[in-house]
Amino acid sequence: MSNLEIKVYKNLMGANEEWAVKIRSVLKEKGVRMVNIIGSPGCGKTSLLEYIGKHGTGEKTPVPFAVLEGDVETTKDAERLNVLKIPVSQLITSGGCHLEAKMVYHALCDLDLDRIKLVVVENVGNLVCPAEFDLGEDAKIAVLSITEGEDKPVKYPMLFREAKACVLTKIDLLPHLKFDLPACLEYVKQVNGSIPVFQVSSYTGEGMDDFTRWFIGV
Ligand SMILES: Nc1nc2c(ncn2[C@@H]2O[C@H](COP(=O)(O)OP(=O)(O)OP(=O)(O)O)[C@@H](O)[C@H]2O)c(=O)[nH]1
Ligand SMILES: [Mg+2]
Repeated sequence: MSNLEIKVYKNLMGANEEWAVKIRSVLKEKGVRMVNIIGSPGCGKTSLLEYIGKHGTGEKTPVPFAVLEGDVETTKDAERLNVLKIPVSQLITSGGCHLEAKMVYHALCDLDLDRIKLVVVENVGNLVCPAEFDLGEDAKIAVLSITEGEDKPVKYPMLFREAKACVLTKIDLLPHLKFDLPACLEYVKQVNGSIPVFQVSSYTGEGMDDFTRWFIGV
């Protein structure tokens, strides 16, 4: 019989899940909804939030929400939303390619959840890793800009499988690109047949009212 010490390493995802459970409990207690916006760097996530912050749904302006901004470095995105007087905190991962539930939990608890009923997390720009981490959110939203190519839903299926909606951004660029829109819609359907796909432009406002209505009603 040996006396070797046995080291046990706890599953990091398991630890994340414990924090996600705490987030769900805070959201439930306070009656707050939380959405987690995920997509590649530069796909237009912050621009969507800027548009909604400025225009609401048309009928309901402004739409009240707070944002937890995830980034590897800098407070640039938070500054953009701060200008619009959207309550925002910046979550800097210092190199990490996704947000984890522990950091989100603390930032969430620092918000005035008696007044804010919708919290939007803009995850770190990345089409892969953020989808793997449960943040206790009510919905993940997959954002794909048409400059990335129509094949991304099948090449990076996890996010599209997990998402409750897909937002196809920069649709104003369609005349200038060789982007196969019907093929893209078919690929989304192959991965997750049940989600709505919103075709939008933060530049022209096309499709934004429909998306905003869905978004605030999650
Ligand atoms: N043509 C066009 N460009 C857009 C649109 N939305 C955003 N952009 C541009 O795309 C670039 C990136 O936009 P952001 O909103 O910063 O993208 P992001 O996904 O928040 O970027 P990260 O947070 O760095 O991952 C900027 O130059 C925007 O002006 C759009 O609807 N149409
Ligand atoms: Mg951004």
